[in-house]
Amino acid sequence: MIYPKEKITIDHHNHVKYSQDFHYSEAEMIDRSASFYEHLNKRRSIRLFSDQSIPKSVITNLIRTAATSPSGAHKQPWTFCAISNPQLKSKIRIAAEAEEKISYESRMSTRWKDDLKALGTDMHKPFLETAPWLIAVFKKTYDLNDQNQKQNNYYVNESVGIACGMLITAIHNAGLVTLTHTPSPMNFLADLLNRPVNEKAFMLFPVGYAAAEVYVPDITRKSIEEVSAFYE
Ligand code: IYR
Repeated sequence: MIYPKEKITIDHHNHVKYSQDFHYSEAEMIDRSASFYEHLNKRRSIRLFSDQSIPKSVITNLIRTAATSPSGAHKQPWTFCAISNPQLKSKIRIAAEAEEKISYESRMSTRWKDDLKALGTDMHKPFLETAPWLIAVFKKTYDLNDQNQKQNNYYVNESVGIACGMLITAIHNAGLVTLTHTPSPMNFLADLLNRPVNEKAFMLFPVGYAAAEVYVPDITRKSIEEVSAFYE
């Protein structure tokens, strides 16, 4: 069916022309996609950090990158809190380990703990003090308008999850390491960081260099056949 012209006309009101200022030949595209994959495939979750400092400007750039993430209705429902203050890091470690102790001792099922055996995790989280920076990501389920009324955001978990993925990628690209740490419940973070009522802790990322000698679990990734289905 051919629609009348006015039905398919896009309203360009509030739009600006997007001019992509980089173009790759097909050969370059193949090359770039392959080398980006190879670089990201070197990423590992690291649990043993060096205490070597990282410039604040790097952390700012990592957060800038994560905040380019798409989000539901472009609400950008996130706050990235960067912590290098040693006293605050200690308080976060103490609170996280207190929750993790209860989780490992009573909240997590035997099957869950069995599944984690290959990773060798436990309730001790020294990286929360050793890593020079912690980035605590908060999600905003709603925003508050000028009259203090709740304005719901959309696809908040998806939006913040994508932003966290981009943060992890940016950290790896900078030559640094991290891991996704999710002590549960994580309410202590909002308390310790004095976050407003509409912010809920989503994920915690220690950021820094790996310790001089680090061991990681001897695990492999699923093959491309296992993780994909093509319909050509
Ligand atoms: N939050 C706990 C437990 C944990 C859970 C999963 I799922 C992991 O992949 C790893 C750890 C902890 O951080 O130890």
